[in-house]
Amino acid sequence: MVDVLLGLQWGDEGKGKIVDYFAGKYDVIARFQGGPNAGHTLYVNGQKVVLHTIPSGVFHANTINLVGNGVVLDPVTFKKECEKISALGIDLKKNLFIAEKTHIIVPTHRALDKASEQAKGQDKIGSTLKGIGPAYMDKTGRNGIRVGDLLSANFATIYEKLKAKHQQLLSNYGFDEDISEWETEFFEAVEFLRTMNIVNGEYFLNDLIKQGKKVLAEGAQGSMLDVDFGTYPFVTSSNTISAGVCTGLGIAPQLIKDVIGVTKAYCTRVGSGPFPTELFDETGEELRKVGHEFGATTGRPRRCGWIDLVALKYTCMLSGVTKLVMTKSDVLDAFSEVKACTAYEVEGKVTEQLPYHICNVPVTPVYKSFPGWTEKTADSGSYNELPGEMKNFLSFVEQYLDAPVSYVSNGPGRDQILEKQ
Ligand code: 2SA
Ligand code: MG
Repeated sequence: MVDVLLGLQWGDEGKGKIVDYFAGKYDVIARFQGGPNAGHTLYVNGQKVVLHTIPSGVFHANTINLVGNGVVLDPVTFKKECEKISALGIDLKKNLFIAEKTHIIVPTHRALDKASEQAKGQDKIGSTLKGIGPAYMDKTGRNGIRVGDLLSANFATIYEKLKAKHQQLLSNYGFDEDISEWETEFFEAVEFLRTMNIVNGEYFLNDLIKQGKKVLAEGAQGSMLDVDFGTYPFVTSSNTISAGVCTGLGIAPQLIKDVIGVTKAYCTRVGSGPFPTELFDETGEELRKVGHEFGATTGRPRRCGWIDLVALKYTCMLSGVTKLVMTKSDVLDAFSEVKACTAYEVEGKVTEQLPYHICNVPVTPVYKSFPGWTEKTADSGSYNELPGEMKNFLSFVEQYLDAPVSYVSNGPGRDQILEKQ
């Protein structure tokens, strides 16, 4: 049995904390897409830890963590992350496994990401510059290097061949930065990666499932950044919706049971691209300040706005969401009025569907307004204790999305999560 947990917006919904909270209920936590562009923030014994490639179950002693084939792994970031986690007393040799079909990010992928963004100028995607796009391009273009290749005797030849191809592309871009330092780091990290548990991910996972183990597939980024259904081209390069779980781990669709969708009580986005409910006023500024909305990987300030139920209904449909988790609801405590977007006005017409031309035509949100609760909810010990106004807001969201808000997260701590009974 496999449950899926994914972000329903543009990333940064607080997935890391929620996976960490649920981790005790599962035997295996598996990442199925994305790579070091992800930043999953957890608080372990009061200490802040940001995970990029490693699944968020790693702080639970008995949980197996798998980096699935759908991920793109940068050996350099991975090594740094492992060192940080090991310093906290975690034995990664015991509970971390990497699928041999996982593609790796090489230094020239990072250079290509940078060169491509520079060439786009004003139209840049706002990528995290971690080499994600170029690495997935090599995967689908059938030029990529996989973790299993690191174990082969001719790895150096495979690497040089790909590098030569990239250098050609980089010279077309007129990119001439020296990357030799990145390469030294890379080869040290490759040595480290070779010593980790490299497995055939699909057999490994299916065997565990046959033994009755419970698996949680942990999504990265968000559904609106999905390469097929997101706000293309302002998306990431992987399938972030539940369909990505099957190809990213090698499991059959009928094994998937619950799809847990995580949404903030408002909405944020980093990088470029459409964001219909973005606020450019004091309210937006207040959301960023109160919600500490800065990128966990790049530190970039996040764009902020009200919750967008049109986009959420779309992403719930795409992934078949069965349960919702609403995070950072306590951030709204500061507001006397709370809004939710219930429709878009596009070219004079009101619609509840995502328009194809969302990147090219202005979209005006239609809002429903709710009275705020203006009381501190971070200390609420149960769902029932939440203020009536907040419960009204939650029940409207449930009805609109046709899925229950089963959990409300009212602060960053492991204990600050309230289950609806
Ligand atoms: P990329 O690097 O090629 O995947 O970038 C393409 C777009 O996807 C967005 N993207 C993200 N959006 C939100 N959170 C992400 N992770 C980090 C975090 C981001 C950070 O958790 O905070 O620290 O800035 C993430 N990763 C990719 C990206 O902004 C582009 O719009
Ligand atoms: Mg994040």
